Amino acid sequence: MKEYFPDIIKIEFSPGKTGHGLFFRQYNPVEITGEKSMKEHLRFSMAYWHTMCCGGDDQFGAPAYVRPWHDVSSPMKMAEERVYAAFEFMQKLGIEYFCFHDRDIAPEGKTLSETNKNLDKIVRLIRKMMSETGIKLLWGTANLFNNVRYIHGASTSCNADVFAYAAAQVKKALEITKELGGQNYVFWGGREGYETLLNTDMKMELDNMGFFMQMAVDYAKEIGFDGQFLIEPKPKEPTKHQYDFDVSSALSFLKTYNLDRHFKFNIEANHATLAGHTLQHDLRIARINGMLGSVDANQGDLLLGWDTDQFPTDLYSTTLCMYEILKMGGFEKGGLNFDAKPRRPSYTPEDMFYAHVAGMDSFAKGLKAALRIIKDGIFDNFVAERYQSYSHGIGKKISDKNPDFKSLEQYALKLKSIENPSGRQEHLESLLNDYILNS
Ligand code: XLS
Ligand code: CA
Ligand code: CA
Repeated sequence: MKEYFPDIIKIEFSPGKTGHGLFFRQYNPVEITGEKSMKEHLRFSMAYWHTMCCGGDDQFGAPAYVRPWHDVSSPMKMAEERVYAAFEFMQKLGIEYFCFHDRDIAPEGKTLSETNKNLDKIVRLIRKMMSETGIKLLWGTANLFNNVRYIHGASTSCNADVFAYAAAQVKKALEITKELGGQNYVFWGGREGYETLLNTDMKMELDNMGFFMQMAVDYAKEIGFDGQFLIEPKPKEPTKHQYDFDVSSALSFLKTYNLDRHFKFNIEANHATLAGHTLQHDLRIARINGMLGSVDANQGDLLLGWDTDQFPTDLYSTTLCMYEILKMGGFEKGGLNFDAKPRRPSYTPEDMFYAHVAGMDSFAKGLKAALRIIKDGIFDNFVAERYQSYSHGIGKKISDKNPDFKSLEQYALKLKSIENPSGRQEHLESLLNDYILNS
């Protein structure tokens, strides 16, 4: 078996060490923080598509990444070599999970049966590597957006043949996810949306998408797949309008089609910001609805209007993300999947490591800060105090859902003055800075 990163040795936590070099400055996998080790809290995962498949091309430029496993003779040979490179890469970083689309791991053949045979062959190899290394599958999914057959969408296509083909593809993707012990199965509907309503039967498309997901739930039950279904919202790109726009709209879709009890969310930072939210906003909506499943850990560039999928280095975002995750009691089946790619000029294999180390250290720092914030209760106490008017008097009655408009009018008529407390936002933001700097 060829070694793909011969110059890189296992990356270690090196406290106090500074300057250049491949080592963890914050992430100590075995350090107990709270009640778990850092690696149990964070459950880092490698995204197969960016890390193993992406060539670093963009709208204006050819592939730029140097990836030795891209240079082999046939697509199947490349798929095999990719598996070896992927497991070597994850082992050297100490990443214990990965995620894939069906088409990332094996190429499409001339027919669907040939494609499925290709998949079976690579899945056997992945399974062997998983049992040798102990690395696990965080989630699997089907790529229902790349092939030109999905030009009008997959389950929302105007073409029933495409709907059927997509169903066959998801059926197979569920089977291999189960076979590899995947802990979750993700639906991201990149082309499930529309370009113009002039040619779109929106009601039919949404009904079909709901039915499609229900069939997936039914089939998972039939084959005994007990992973968690996740829906990953994104507002746009590649379609102009994607139906699962953000957590709120996807939640309303799930409730309309009676699917909410079968699904949680996989929330991607860059998708939340594309929808005009912070990552924390979408995490909070999912959390308060008991539906925060997993996170695609990346960040966007707010000066660019598209999904740049950058490695997460913004400590505010990693801290507030970990805050939401800890507040829900930690990940159960989910994890932090680096759905991110190095920038095009960071084209060397070493950059793949530097990029992951940057993301892992940023989340380790965020975890430490969030744990302290929660332990000290500093924001919790402030929030409780801010809403204390609901714990007594008229506020208590409102909390107990007692009054009506008439009795509230009587109360308001008697009020002599209204005094509001300060929101203290700037003070709270400087406390957050302190926690990040000192954790
Ligand atoms: C694309 C999405 C995609 C999903 C999985 O923007 O992030 O990669 O995570 O299909
Ligand atoms: Ca994603
Ligand atoms: Ca993305």
